Amino acid sequence: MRRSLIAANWKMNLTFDDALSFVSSFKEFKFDTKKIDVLIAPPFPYLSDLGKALKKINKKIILSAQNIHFESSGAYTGEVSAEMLKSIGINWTIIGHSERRQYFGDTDIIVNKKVKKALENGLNVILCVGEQLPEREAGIEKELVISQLGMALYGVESDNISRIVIAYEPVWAIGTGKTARSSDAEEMHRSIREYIRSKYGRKIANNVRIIYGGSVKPDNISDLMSMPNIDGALVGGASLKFESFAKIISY
Ligand code: G2H
Repeated sequence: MRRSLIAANWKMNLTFDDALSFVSSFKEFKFDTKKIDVLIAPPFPYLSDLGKALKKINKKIILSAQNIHFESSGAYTGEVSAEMLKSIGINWTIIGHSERRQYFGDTDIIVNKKVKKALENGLNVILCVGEQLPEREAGIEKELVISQLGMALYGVESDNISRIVIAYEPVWAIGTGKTARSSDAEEMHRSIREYIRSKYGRKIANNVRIIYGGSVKPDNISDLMSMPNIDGALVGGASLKFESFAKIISY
């Protein structure tokens, strides 16, 4: 059985005080740690201190970066490397989020370089893929998503797939309040698993976690999680308030 992963992608939101008080709220909050992994991806500057705060309250919450650079070090003003994250004890990063692709020029080739750099450094990756509205309207959403996935995983060996979680995030559903119908999301997740099976074999495909993102809220999470190929959620807007994120974890 695959463990669920409920992940908060805070994007460029919350002050440090907000972030600290959010994390402190986990002190009194119980969830089934045997079945569910909970992850928070805060802005870079908060990672270290939030890690310390979580240690103090003894909660198994994973901390993740929202992005990395594909080089290890050098003259890349404003960027953060996988090595830097490792050096402060961070073992996870999101890669290829549609906002990175849309606003910061993360092409499929760059996403592939980032995935490889993360894996090289022993990081776990939430790899985001998803189609835009015109691609869905043209009925080519599966081809598009599978092609993004194929490019992102180009040259990635099978023994590294266990460190990758795939996040399917249809771009038209991000921050818009429009969620994909759970049946449509399930169909895409099934195609993604089938693709992983064709490339890496049945065992790896059965184990890989595929999570859904795009306007996930307390009132649609259980429907999504009832689908056999949806293993969790990447939550943006609804992860900014502890109460709503807590409801999503307790789906
Ligand atoms: C998609 C998602 C989190 P939201 O970007 O990755 O954000 O839940 O606000 O649509």
